[in-house]
Amino acid sequence: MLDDYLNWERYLITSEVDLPEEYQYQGRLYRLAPADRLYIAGMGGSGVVGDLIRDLSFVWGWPFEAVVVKDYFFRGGDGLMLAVSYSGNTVETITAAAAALRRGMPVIAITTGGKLAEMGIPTIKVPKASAPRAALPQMLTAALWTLRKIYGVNFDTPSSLPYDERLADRLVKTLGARPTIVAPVSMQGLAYRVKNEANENAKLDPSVEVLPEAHHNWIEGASGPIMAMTSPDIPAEHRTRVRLTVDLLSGEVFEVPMTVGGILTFLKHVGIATVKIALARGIDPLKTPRIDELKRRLP
Ligand code: G6Q
Repeated sequence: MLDDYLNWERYLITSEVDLPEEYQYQGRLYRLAPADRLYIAGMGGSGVVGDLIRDLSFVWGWPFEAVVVKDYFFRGGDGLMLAVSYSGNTVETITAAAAALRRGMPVIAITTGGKLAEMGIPTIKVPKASAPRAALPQMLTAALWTLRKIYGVNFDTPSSLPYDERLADRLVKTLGARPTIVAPVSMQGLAYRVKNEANENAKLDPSVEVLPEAHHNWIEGASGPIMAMTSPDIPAEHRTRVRLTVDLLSGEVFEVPMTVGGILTFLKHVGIATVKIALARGIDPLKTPRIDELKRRLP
């Protein structure tokens, strides 16, 4: 797993994806045209693709509203859906994609295979990794190239994600203390990914608080260590909120460029740090027995 994170750049998709302009599904015609609302369905390590696209679209003003779907139930209308599932077998994602198709909404799948790849809708197959969460570079860049093709959005295409041992060490210390991760709305997907990596790799339970809302409640109860996230690319209002939090309560501040390269470079370090924490605790970072058992117990 450590190898996957260390070699993340190998999995970046660096050229256009192949997609039709329209397709037939169960006798109905679906057109892949820009829509005002982009739904991104997916859970866990695949669902983070939607969270990060929402952050990126907010920061860079992309021409759609990104709506993250993390449930079986999909009641939205008018839009386009990306259904992201590493295995292609996640029941919530498949059910939401089927519901969107029934509503006449075009769906594009991003997966390594499974049932999603067999639905007969446009599918971008990405290379496998040791775990879904370790396949973020290929799933995220596949989704971004899809958006470039349909909406013409611009994004940076990093070719390297340089490793900095000191940043990894800082993250080991900070995340090992089970902090509250504090981030503004423009970085909330990134903050949730950091939490999820601490959950799944290190088997720790940090929490996330999102600003400005957390300044209206959480701030009064806050007591533990704080990991604050900010960026030169977010609105000044959001930067101020993060700064004021740390002025009042103190905390470790991490500054992350909200570019594709900046986000993936930071998350590579988070992956490595959470693997290191797991190993130091004598825990296997790769195994997720409770997630597996839950999936087994589902009807
Ligand atoms: C990540 C985990 C888990 C997984 C979800 C959804 O590494 O295994 O969060 O991503 O359970 O599964 P798919 O990614 O296969 O849809």
